[in-house]
Amino acid sequence: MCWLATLLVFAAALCAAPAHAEDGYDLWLRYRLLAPAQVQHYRPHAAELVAGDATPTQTVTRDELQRGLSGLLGSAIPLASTVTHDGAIVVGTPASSSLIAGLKLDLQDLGDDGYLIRSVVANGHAITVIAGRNDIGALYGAFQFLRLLQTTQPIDRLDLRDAPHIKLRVLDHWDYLNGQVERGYAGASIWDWWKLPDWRAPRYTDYARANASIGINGTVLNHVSSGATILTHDYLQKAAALAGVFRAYGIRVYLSVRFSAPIEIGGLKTADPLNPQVQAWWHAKADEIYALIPDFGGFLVKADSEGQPGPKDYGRTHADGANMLADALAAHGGVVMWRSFVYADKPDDDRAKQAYQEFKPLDGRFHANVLLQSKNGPVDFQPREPFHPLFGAMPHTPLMMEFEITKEYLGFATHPVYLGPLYEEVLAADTLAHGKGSTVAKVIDGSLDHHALTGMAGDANIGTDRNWSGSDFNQANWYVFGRLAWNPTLSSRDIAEEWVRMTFSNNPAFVKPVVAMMMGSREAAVDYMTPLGLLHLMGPGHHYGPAPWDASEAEADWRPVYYHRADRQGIGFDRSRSGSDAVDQYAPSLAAQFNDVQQTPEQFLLYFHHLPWNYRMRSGRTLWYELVAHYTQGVEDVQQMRDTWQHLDGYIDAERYRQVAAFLTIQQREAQWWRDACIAYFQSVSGLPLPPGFAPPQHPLAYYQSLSFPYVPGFSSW
Ligand code: GCV
Repeated sequence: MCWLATLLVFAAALCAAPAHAEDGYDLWLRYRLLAPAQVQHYRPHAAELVAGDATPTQTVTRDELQRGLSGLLGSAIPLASTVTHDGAIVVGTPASSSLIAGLKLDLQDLGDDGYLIRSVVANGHAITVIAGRNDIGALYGAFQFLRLLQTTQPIDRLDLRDAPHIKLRVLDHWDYLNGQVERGYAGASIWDWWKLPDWRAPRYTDYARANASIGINGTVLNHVSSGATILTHDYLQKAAALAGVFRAYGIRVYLSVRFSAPIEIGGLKTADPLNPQVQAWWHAKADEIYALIPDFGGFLVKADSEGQPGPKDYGRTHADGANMLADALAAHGGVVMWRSFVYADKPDDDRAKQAYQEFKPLDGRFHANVLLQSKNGPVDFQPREPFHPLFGAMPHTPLMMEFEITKEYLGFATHPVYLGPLYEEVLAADTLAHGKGSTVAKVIDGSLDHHALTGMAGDANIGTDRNWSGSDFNQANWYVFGRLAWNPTLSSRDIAEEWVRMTFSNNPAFVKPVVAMMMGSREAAVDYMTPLGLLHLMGPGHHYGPAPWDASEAEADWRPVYYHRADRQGIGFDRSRSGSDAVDQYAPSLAAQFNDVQQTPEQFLLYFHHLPWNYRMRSGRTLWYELVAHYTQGVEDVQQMRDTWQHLDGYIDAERYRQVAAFLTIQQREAQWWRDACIAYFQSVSGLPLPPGFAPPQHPLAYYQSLSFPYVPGFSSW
C-alpha cells in the first residue's frame, strides 16, 4: 500500500511538473494542469467538444480548445459530431453549426469579431455554447473560455458577450529586413526574411496564437523607416507567406512603406503624390500586393519625419500624400495609417507643438480610408507625458493611438515595469473636447466623433529570445496592449491579475503581491527617472541610463538640456502662455488649467512650467526637496519590489523566478544610478545643499558623466 501511495504521489508530481523547463516561450497560453479541486469542478463542463473544421479558423479553434482543455484538465476532451452528453462544449457560428443556428442566439450586435458564451440546454443536455457571427468571433470566444479556466473563474452559469471596441488592433514591428530590431531588447527579428517564403518557422504560428488570444488582428511586419525593398516582388512573396500563416487567426499583414519607393524601386524621377505616373505606380503596386495577399491590411507611413521622405519634399501636404496612397488601396479595402510623429529641428519653437501645428489644419481633408496614427504623448513615449493634444482636436479624422510596448525609455528588458497604468492613464484622460467625459478612449474608439474606422497600434517588444519579449514581465506589456486595444476601458489592474494567473500561478499568496508590485512599477520608474513632469533625460541616442547634462546630440530637441531647462534659478519647460503656449493646443478649459501653475497636476508640473527651485509644492515643501524626495522614493519602491519577490521563492518554477530576481537586482542598481546621477547633476546646477535626511549620491557627478555605453541593444548597429 505504502509503495502504491508513493508511486501515486510521484505520478501526480510528474503530471504537475512542466514537460520542459519553463523558459517563458508559452507566454500566457501555458495551459498547465490545474489544481485537483479545480479539475474536478471543471471536468463535468468539458465532457465533449463539438467543433467544426470546415475552415482553417474553425480548425485552429478546435485545436486550441483541445490543447487548452487537455492541458488544464489533464486529459484529452473527446470530439463529437453532435451533443450527446451534459457538459458538451459547442463552438462555432450559425453557418458552421446547425445546433448553434437552431439555438437562435442573439448574435446581431456582436459585430464581425464578437462572441457569446452561454450555458444552455440543447438536445436535452446542459451544454456550453461559444458562438460568433463569424469564425473569428468563435475563436476569440474560445480563447476567452480558456481564460476563464486558466484564471479559475466559475463556468457553470455562463452568459457572457463581448465585442472589440476598436477595429484595427495592430502590432507595429520596428524590424529591419537584415534582422535588426530598433529599440528591440529581445534578440533579433522573429521574421527570418532570408528563409521565407519557403521556410515558415513554427514560431510564426505561436505568434499568431498569442496575438489572437488577446484580439490583435493586424501586424505591420517592417520598420517605419524601412527602405523600399519590402515592396519588391520577392519580398512581397515573403510577406504573403507570413500572411498565409496568420490568416486562420484573423491577423492581417500590413507593410511600412517608404514614400520615395516609386523612385527607389520604380525607376521614376519623382514621388510627388500629385504626379499621375506616381499615382499609377502605387495603384499597380497595390494590385500586385493584393494579388499575392488578398486580405492585405494596408500601409503604415512615416513621412517627413526624422529624415524620411514625404509629400513635403514636393511642396504637398500630409493629406495629399496619405490620400494618394489611400486611393491606391481603396478598391481593395486597404487603409493607410499615417503617422503624426513629425517634428523638425526648430530649437526656437517647442517640439511638443509641431505635430498639432502640422495636422490640425488638415482635419477633414483625409480620405475615408486614412487613419492618423498619433503617439500617446506629444514628445516621444516618455515614462510620463500628458496625452497628445491631437486627441480631441481633429473631430473629422479617425485618430489612431500608438503606444510603445517595447521599453525604449523605461528600462529596456530588465526593469520589470508594467505599462498597463501608463496606457490606462492616457486612455482615461479627459480631453474635454466635447465637455466632460470626452476621454482619449472615446476619441480612439470612434464614439466621440462617430468614426467607424478606428485603431490602436503598439510598437512590439517581440524578438527571437525564447521568452519572446526579453523578460517574463515584458510579456505583460504585450498582453495588456492587446486587451486594451480590444476594450480601452478595461482596468489595467484586472488585466495584470489575469496575466499573472495565466502566466505564473493562481495562488492568491502569489497573485496579490505580484499584481501590487506590477501596479506600482511604472510610478517607481517615473520617480527614479523623470519625476514631476520632467522627460527625455536619457542617454543620447541609445536612451539607456541618465544623462540630464547631455547636449551632444546634433539636433537641439534630442538633447536632455532642451527639455529640462534647469539653471541656477529653476527648472522646467515653460509651455504656458508666457512660454511656448503649448497649453493652448488643448481644449480651452484644459488649457486654462495647464496654464495655471496652481491648477496643473504636479505630475505634469515641469512639463508645463519653469519654476524656481524654492517653489512651494502642495506638500508645503520646496520643489528642490520634492524632486530629491521623488528620486529617492523611486529607489525605495524598487527595493520594496525586490523584497516582495524574495518572499515569493518557491511559488513558481525556479527558472523564471531566478531571472526575475536577477532583473530586479539590475533594476535596483540602475534606479540608484538614475537617482544619484540626476541629483548630482541638478544639484550642480541649482547649487543647493541636499535636503536633510537624504543620502548624497554615491559618486561625484564627473563619474556619472564619464560612463559610456557603446553596445547598447536596439541602437548601436543601426
Ligand atoms: C522608429 C523616436 C525613437 C525611434 C523611433 C522614432 C519613431 O525617435 O527613438 O527609435 O523610430 O521615435 O517613432 O519613428
